[in-house]
Amino acid sequence: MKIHDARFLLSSTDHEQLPPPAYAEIAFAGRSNVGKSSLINSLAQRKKLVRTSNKPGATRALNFFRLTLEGDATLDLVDLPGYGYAQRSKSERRSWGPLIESFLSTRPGLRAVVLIIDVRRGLEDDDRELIDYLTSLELGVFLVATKIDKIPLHQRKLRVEAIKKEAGRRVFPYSSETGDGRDVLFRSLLRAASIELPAKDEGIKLADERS
Ligand SMILES: Nc1nc2c(ncn2[C@@H]2O[C@H](COP(=O)(O)OP(=O)(O)OP(=O)(O)O)[C@@H](O)[C@H]2O)c(=O)[nH]1
Ligand SMILES: [Mg+2]
Repeated sequence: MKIHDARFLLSSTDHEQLPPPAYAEIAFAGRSNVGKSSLINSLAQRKKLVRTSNKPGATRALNFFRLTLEGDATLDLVDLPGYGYAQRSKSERRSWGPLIESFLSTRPGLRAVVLIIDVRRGLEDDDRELIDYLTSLELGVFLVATKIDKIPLHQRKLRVEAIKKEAGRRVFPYSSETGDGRDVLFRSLLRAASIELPAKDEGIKLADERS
C-alpha cells in the first residue's frame, strides 16, 4: 500500500480545537519516551513527519497527521501525549487528563488505539489501566512492543511470547529503527479503519483462502 502524502494537520491542547471528525482515526498512546512519535514516522515511511526526542515528555498536545493512501483513502494518525513522566498522584490515577479522555470517548471516527510498550520493560501499571479504560469505551487496542532492535535476536521471540501471555492478547513486535513489524501492523490498522488493501497486497491471503 503506497502512501502518497503524509502531512501534519494540527496540534491541539484544547477539546474545542480538535479537527472536525472527517476520516477514520488511529491514536497512538504509551509511556513518555517509549517511541510513539518514532513509530508514527516509521508507519508513515517519513523520517521527520513527527518530532521525536530523547527527552521524555516531548509530545504534550494531541498531534494530528493525515495520510493519503493509494486509491485516495485517507487515514488520520493521532499522537497522544505520553504518560508516566510526571508521577500521577492518587487522585489523578484512573484519570488520563480531560483532553485525552474527551478525545478517546467522543471521536466517532476513532477506530482503534495503538498502545506502545518497550519490549524490554513489558506492561506496566499505567499501561494496564489504559487497556482497561479503552476496553470500557469498547475501543480496539493494538498492543505493540517496540525497540525490539535493542534486544538480541535470539531473545526476541521469548520476550514477545512472555508479554503476550501476560497481556492475554496479540502483541505486535516492532522496531522503528529497522522497520521490523511495520507491514504487519500497518495492514492490521488499515483493516481496523475499513480501508481496503489493493488486490496485490492481499494476493497471498486470497490464494490461501481459495485452497
Ligand atoms: N533503537 C530504537 N530506538 C527507538 C525506537 N523507537 C524510538 N526510539 C528512540 O526513543 C527515543 C524516544 O522516541 P520518541 O518517538 O520521541 O518517543 P515518544 O513516545 O514520542 O516520546 P514523548 O513524546 O516524549 O512521549 C528517541 O531517542 C528515539 O530515537 C526503536 O524502535 N528502536
Ligand atoms: Mg512523542
